Amino acid sequence: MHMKLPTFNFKNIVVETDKNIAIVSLNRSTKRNALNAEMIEELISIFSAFPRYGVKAVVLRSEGKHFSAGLDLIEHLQQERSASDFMQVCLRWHEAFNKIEYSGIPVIAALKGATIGGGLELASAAHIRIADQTTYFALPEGQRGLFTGGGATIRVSELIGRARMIDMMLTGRIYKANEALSIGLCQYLVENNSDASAIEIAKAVAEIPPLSNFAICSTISHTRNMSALDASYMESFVAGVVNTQPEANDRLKAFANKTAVRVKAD
Ligand code: 1HE
Repeated sequence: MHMKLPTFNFKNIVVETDKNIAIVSLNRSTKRNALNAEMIEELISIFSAFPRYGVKAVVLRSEGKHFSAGLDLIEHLQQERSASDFMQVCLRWHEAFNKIEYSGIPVIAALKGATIGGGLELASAAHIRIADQTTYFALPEGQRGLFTGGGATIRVSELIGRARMIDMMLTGRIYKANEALSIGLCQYLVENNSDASAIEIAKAVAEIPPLSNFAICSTISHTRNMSALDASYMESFVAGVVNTQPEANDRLKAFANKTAVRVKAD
């Protein structure tokens, strides 16, 4: 299935395509890409659409100097939300971020500047995170009298462990790029431009058979809540389907014919 994406009338994000790759840009840089309710709805719409239009990989990036300053604090203040109002807000955030994580399509996040609060929650729903030298991470929820509501308790604690996450929330500790890389908040740290690296990686992963990408970018997430026994069963089931696909046979024949690249460190 290869289709042109329809035109969307988004106000807070911009969507471009480069062959079979989609580039989603948060486009609220005057507000440091703070996530308002409308932007969350736009993310749900676009990430719901991608599988239907044959998109093979997605780059998630931002305009301006900061990836995202998290929850739109001004909107939250002005709306005077009740507890149940905000629970509904959180459900929409979860909808958006689950669409990203469980889409079956690789999502590569290009990070820079502030990647904080809900911005880190969004980034942690992607499958690969690339930081540049300006990127820094924080969970200032505690300082603001708030709590994470976009899945950080699950995804950020998985990335860095509960102790580090609790410390970030209690103390407002900021992790700059180098240290962030070493504790697992990002997988890559590049010198200059995380966008260029994200596009390069997206193009490479777009060459992987879609069924393999579907398995990699959904099965590993789905098995997190299963017992080891059930997760192993699920893994064997998915591998049975993926590892017998025609695209795998072609690649294995190329290996047997000595035309496929070898996996060498140097
Ligand atoms: C915002 C937001 C925002 C900026 N909501 N409007 N997140 C935070 O606690 C981070 C709050 N933001 C900041 O600490 C700083 O803005 C930054 C370090 C990201 C950038 O600083 P700077 O000096 O470049 O910009 P600024 O002057 O602070 O902000 C520029 C504008 O962006 C200004 O609007 P303006 O109309 O006065 O020009 C700011 O109000 C606006 N802005 N950040 C709304 N977050 C599901 S629960 C998740 C809970 C959380 O995410 S808690 C973390 C919240």
